[in-house]
Amino acid sequence: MADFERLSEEVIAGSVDEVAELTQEAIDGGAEPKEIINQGLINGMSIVGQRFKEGDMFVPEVMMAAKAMKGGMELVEPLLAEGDTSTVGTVVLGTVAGDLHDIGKNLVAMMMESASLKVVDLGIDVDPAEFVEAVKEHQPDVLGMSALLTTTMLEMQNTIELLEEEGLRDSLKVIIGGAPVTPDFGEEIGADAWAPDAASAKDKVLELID
Ligand code: B1M
Repeated sequence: MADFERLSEEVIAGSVDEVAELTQEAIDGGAEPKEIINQGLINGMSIVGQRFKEGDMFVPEVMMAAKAMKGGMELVEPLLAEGDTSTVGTVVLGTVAGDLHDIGKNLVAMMMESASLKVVDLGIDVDPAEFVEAVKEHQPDVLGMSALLTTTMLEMQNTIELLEEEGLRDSLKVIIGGAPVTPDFGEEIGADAWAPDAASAKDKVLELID
């Protein structure tokens, strides 16, 4: 019988080798791939998200946990049957134009992926036209923008305005975040949601697409 509790604990501990070993043991023991993911890997990562939100875990630990989880995922994913890989929604995500900060944005992406959201990560320095092109191409449920500079957060507004001009604003929700970004600013520019951290961003997106 697969030890999902231990698997979750090793994800939380960021133990890359142990997670790979336990995942392989679970596979060899005949556990369902979906159970390994949900009860072991994702369960561990959800606890990481919660602890990070509460200030009980820090960025390097979260990154190690995500790395361990991804290692396990790589072993299980090829075994998933068609249809089992379904995601709960798609998010196009990026750091806005002129802004090169991506540590927080990457954490947001990891948390979202661990909640079975498909993330199309456009990277850093993404200008409004690139966001709009990606929305046209991927038709996401949610567009997420990150900014770390007071000078670049205005690009969020420019992007929302361009989405409106292109008639795309009503077909998706917009979530924003990053250290200088406030809920008031979000309201001012017409974003649908704001989140203070990666785990909350994931929760807000799940609420938005519910
Ligand atoms: Co820069 N930098 N930086 N920097 N940098 C800050 C942001 C700054 C506050 C430092 C300071 O002066 N005290 C300051 C901004 C001042 C301001 O505008 N208010 C600053 C500056 C000025 C600059 C430069 C202009 C410096 C220079 O060259 N003179 C320059 C600008 C470059 C550019 O972007 N064009 C610059 C460059 C850099 C580095 C490249 C060296 C590096 C970035 C490396 C990288 O990201 N790959 C860097 C770093 C590391 C920082 C600090 C030290 C740390 C940022 C970070 O990664 N935090 C930062 C000072 C600080 O914050 N203490 C600083 C950890 C990360 C997990 O948190 O990104 O806030 P954060 O993300 C959180 C939440 O905000 C939220 O969730 C995340 C996880 O909980 N969140 C979202 C983020 N995005 C979200 C999106 C969401 C929802 C939530 O929805 C979509």
